[in-house]
Amino acid sequence: VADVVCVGETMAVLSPPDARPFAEQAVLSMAIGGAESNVACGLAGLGHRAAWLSRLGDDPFARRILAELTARGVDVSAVETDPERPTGVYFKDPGPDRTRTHYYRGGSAASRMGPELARRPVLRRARIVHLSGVAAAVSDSCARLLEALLLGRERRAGHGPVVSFDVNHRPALWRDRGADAALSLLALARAADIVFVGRDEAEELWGTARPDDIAALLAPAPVVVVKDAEHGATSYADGVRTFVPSLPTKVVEPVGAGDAFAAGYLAAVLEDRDERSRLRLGHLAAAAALRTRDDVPVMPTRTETDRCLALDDDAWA
Ligand code: KDG
Repeated sequence: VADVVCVGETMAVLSPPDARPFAEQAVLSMAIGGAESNVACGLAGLGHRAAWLSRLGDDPFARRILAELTARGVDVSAVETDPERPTGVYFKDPGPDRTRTHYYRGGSAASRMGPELARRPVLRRARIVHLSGVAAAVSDSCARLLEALLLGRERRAGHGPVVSFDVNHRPALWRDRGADAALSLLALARAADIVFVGRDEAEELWGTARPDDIAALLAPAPVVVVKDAEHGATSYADGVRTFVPSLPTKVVEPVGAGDAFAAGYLAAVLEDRDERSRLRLGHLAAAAALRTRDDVPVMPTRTETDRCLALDDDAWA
């Protein structure tokens, strides 16, 4: 039985070896990426039982995704295969200024996920169900699935899994779908038990840039974690505010850092650790992602994380 079930689309990621213009590249390498399965990999890498629930086509990309997630220790037994539709693919273009993404996921097998998936037993047995705003942007039926998982439940202390939601605003997907990202993501975030949101993302979506204001806006959610890139992260948990600075890290490529942060934070939730340790484990996992080109980093060892969690605040960052 998985402690955490992550629900969302995962794609094959094709990317060039360096930052030269994408159109001039001759060779691309294949990896996998998907906000929610990245979190599942992070949790498994930190020693927790994580499962990924989604849909894939019946194609080589699907086989690669299943093999890689399995190798990383993620349970994929609940994944559905759709022989009629392809697995999504995305191209990552790590240009000199920022990484661009080109999605080929319209009409993918995962885009046909819908509210019926919310009834799968694997979700009821989990301690945490992790979701993200990427899935809400993928298609109308995926948006209805997230509504069923978040808005369609009764929030009662001690009943059912904790539902965690990373806002993960993907403007290009919302534009393609012609839906209002700000309104939809606000409603979904407010219905979650734990919300992760970037300060820049909250400003772009809702025009609020101060962490205190963001937490107030999302207030019905009992735990809000506002991430502010290289500065740090602030959590608001049942009215208590905790700030932990980020670790100084050489950034090779930022994609996947937010997912790794969520994995670290949720691992510490499962381990019943205090807020400061939750944020620290988030930062440690995010730093691992910032140092690699892959969306899915290798997690630090638990010996290393234990050493860092025990540091005094002065020695931390
Ligand atoms: O957070 C990283 C993800 O964005 C990446 O792995 C791919 O899920 C993805 C997406 O839709 O952008």
